[in-house]
Amino acid sequence: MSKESTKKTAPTIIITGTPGVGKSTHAQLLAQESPAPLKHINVGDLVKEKNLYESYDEEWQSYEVDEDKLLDELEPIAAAGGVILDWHTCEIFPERWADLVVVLRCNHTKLWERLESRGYPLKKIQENNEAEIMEVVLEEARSSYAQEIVVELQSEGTEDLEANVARIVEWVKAWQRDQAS
Ligand code: DAT
Repeated sequence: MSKESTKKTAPTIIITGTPGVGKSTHAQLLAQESPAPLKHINVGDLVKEKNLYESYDEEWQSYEVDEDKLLDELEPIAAAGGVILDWHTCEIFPERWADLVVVLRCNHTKLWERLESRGYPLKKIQENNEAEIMEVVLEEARSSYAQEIVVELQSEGTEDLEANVARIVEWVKAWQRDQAS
């Protein structure tokens, strides 16, 4: 379905990045402050709640997601708009869903501390830390979506959080004006 045939009243925003960069914190604040109604979907939580996985890996403490089931579950929600998809990967989401893709970034020392305080196993902390240094999610976003809708934002402190959300709110207002014209 083309974007023209589905006139959305609110955008679909993907907030992505390595675990611990601040996706849920940003998504929660954005859902509160957005001038257009945006529902925050924590995709990892949805996977668990709706059993959208094939298996659970004890050693890595992570779920092997059933991507077909996940996409089927999200399709009507994401295509309709008014949603923030919060997940540590983004390339499986069809390009047509996304109006904006925010990739959050964090200094790796700070990220290490955040992941350690979550009680992640050491090798999971290491793997995520390396992924952040190697810009894995940023590359994924850039190769999956049009350059002009992908935004990289730092997420280290509260000032970043507030400035980032204010910036996204301005983007939502511009999106609304654009839709109305
Ligand atoms: P994610 O959803 O990417 O896994 P999160 O939102 O749960 O990350 O954040 C992990 C922790 O780091 C949490 O305690 C909040 C904190 N945090 C993240 N970004 C922050 C920021 N910009 N300012 C202050 N705290 C932040």
